[in-house]
Amino acid sequence: TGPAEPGALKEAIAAELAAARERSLAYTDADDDLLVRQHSPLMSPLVWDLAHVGNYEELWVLRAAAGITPLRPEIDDMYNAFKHPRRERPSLPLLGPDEARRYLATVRSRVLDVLDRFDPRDRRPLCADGFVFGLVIQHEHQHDETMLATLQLSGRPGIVRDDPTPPSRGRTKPDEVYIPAGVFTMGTSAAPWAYDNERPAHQIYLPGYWIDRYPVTNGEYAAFIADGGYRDPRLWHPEGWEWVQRTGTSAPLFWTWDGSSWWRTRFGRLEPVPEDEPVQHVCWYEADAYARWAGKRLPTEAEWEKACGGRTYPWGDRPPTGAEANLGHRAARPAPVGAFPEGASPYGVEQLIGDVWEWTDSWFRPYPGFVSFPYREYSEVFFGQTYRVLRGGSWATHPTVARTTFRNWDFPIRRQIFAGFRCARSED
Ligand code: AVJ
Ligand code: FE
Repeated sequence: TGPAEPGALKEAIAAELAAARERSLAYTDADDDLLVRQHSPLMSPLVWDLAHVGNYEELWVLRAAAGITPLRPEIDDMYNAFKHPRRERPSLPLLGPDEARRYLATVRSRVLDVLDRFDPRDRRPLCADGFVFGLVIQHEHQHDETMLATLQLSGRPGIVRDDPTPPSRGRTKPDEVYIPAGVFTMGTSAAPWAYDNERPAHQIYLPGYWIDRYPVTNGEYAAFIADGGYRDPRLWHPEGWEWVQRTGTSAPLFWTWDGSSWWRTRFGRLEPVPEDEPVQHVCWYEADAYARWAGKRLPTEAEWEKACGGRTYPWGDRPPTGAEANLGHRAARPAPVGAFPEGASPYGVEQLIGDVWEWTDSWFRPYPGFVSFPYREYSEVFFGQTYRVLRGGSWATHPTVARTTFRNWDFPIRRQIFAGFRCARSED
């Protein structure tokens, strides 16, 4: 969410640009082989994400907002995500790692010149409240999270930080929270850096419902597996059951059973699966089947957002300090449930923001009154019954992206993202 004070705006933007870049460079501070190789057909080579981030910054800040002549128009096509699906990207004549880093630095130095001359009172839609800078900052952080997913798939230790998470303060409160019937405001018309798909704010009536206080944990998910969850077609969406049979899936991605307990690989290291951490690396179908097994269902995104209580973050409008949520890749894992009572929403729902993206029951669709801005390919082309919405951000999501109105989306079979879920149920 962008800062509001005009005087402080440029300084805040400069700091956010620098932080995002430091992060991208840290994730790609590796040997060329790790960067140019495709670790999974689902993902780009890391060096594609890196140069794509620079190209996006050139397109939006330098060309669209500042009207500067293209620096490298001949590479636009290669870094256009719509021209080349991820599986094709390794066969393109991509910039090499050093060339990509030089291109990023050249673009960035011009962007800082543009920022220097930027008038915070400029009300053109692309410039108001520094929107275009917010666009590229959030874009870079989203690709940084994608790069972490690629590093996890690579099986090589390639992350720069894996700080300990705070411990659980216990699970003493009831596991479900009742949200009374009524109208709430969904989305935003005010957050200056909100994406088009979060707009406009609109009123939604929801009947009373129950929502889990915490995300579903590894221990709970293991009980579903032990109870034969992956073998019972009655628990699965028909397409989910087809997916289980076709893929032979019987546990979250990166889990292995040693005959007596569950282990996982996390950034190249094998470790026991911690019982009280939110489960991650499950797809929408797995989340949906678990919820049915538990006698519940996934929340809609409206139910998820209402449970946040209507502010920028569940705990209020103050940016996170580290005490409220596990965000921004300090830890390289979710924190145990009960670790963030300070981050609870006014209803008492915890860990809505951070730890794991949460699958919802909702398709990615426009809100009433949606207007595409600044380009159709950010949101509009993905609307329909193809992608499921995820909410809340993961441990890898930067605070600038992790607001209660932010919407993420992916195919229902995707498991490489840092996604888990919580359950809900209608009032009896
Ligand atoms: C919102 C995470 C689904 O990574 O595909 C990055 C964000 N859009 N570049 C994605 C995005 C353009 C997008 N997600
Ligand atoms: Fe992108």
